[in-house]
Amino acid sequence: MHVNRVRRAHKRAAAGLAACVLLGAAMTAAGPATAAPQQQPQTAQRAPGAAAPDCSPAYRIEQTLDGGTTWRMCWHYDKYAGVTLDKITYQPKGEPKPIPVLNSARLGQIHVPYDDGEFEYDDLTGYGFAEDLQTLKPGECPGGTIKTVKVPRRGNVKGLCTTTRARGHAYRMSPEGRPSKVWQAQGKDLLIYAVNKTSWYEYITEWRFSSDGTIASNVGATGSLSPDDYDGTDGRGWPIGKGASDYAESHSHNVFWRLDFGLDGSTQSKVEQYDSQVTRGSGAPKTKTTRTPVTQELAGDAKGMRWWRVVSGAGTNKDGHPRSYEIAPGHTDKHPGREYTNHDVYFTQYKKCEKYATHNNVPGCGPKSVDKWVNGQTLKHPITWVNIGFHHIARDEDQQPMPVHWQGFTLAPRDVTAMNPLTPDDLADENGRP
Ligand SMILES: [Cu+2]
Repeated sequence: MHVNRVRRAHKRAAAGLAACVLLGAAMTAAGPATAAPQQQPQTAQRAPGAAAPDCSPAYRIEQTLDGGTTWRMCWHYDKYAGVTLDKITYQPKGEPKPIPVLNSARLGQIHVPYDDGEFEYDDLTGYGFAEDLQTLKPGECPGGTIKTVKVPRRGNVKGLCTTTRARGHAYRMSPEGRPSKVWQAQGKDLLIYAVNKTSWYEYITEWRFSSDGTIASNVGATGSLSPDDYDGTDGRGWPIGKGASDYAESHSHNVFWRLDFGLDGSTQSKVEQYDSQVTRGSGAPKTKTTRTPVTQELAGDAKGMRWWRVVSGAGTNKDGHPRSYEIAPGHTDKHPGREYTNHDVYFTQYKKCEKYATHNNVPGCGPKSVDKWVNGQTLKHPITWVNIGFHHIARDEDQQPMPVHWQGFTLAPRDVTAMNPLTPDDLADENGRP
């Protein structure tokens, strides 16, 4: 369990931070590609000044990756949510200007209910998640730069790593009849991460920006199990000591993210849901995909062959298709214990004071959780909330330190560019029917 802060100061675990590992980063594949989106032929518009993020150099991140793709953004540190990325733009080779993607992206809450019902925490607004930002040693940010973060009530902490990491093949293609010819590229990602300690746990919050336009965020839970909570002998724990001893209480980590899209410099995005229905008949199975515009606030439930996308209200790619980003949630253990954890994605109309998905601590803002903010408003400036849960039943291997467990989601570009942004020059004319 989480112990109180004073006690925690005395009992702080000495667990070293496990090296940031790649395992399990949820690079979920995109959904069905055969749906027919509504065309919105519009002229591309961009917010003035989008090319140069208006933040000082200390708060600016800019990285050019393989294929000439450049990501640019600003960052700041929210006193509850921690690292917040702002004004995120994407400029692949061949785009004359940076394409604005997100106004802001950050965590929205980490909700931790214990299986025996004794404890329930909201780590961001109820437990000082942001305050205990960890100092990163140079070896924890290989090849990168560790930025200094002004942490409220703490002062300066060298705690924000920006670096790059190889991700393997970006693509591979050997043309029919010419097996000796291979087009292939090795991709690279921009990685941005920080570690926040919450009692015995340490959370690594990672953002990943790929040369092909993909964005992913994952939270990795590591640190230690709480030894104060080895009392789960009521069938709700798992023995991690010798024989039948030290039953670590099971619990969940329900992580929320808050995404404010600003595609093509406009907040007036549209939201769409796609569902594919498979029917069996006498022949081969058939599949039909339907598109449902989400015009009002929605508490959405993920299921097979369902996905959502946020569509630009202001711009199209060079094929005349509206730009969009598809939300691809990673694996989740949806927790039905609270209404706010009972749905996988929320789209709410922007309201300045609706900042944290649960335990929203802004005075005078009405109901305190995201499920209640879904009340029928028309979506003019949608805010996307993604909820990914992990039911943690401890195992012997969780000692010591606990191996990192990742949970998160991917944002896949859909028609942001007219072709693969990494297309080699030889293939640049292969857009549509040859
Ligand atoms: Cu856990």
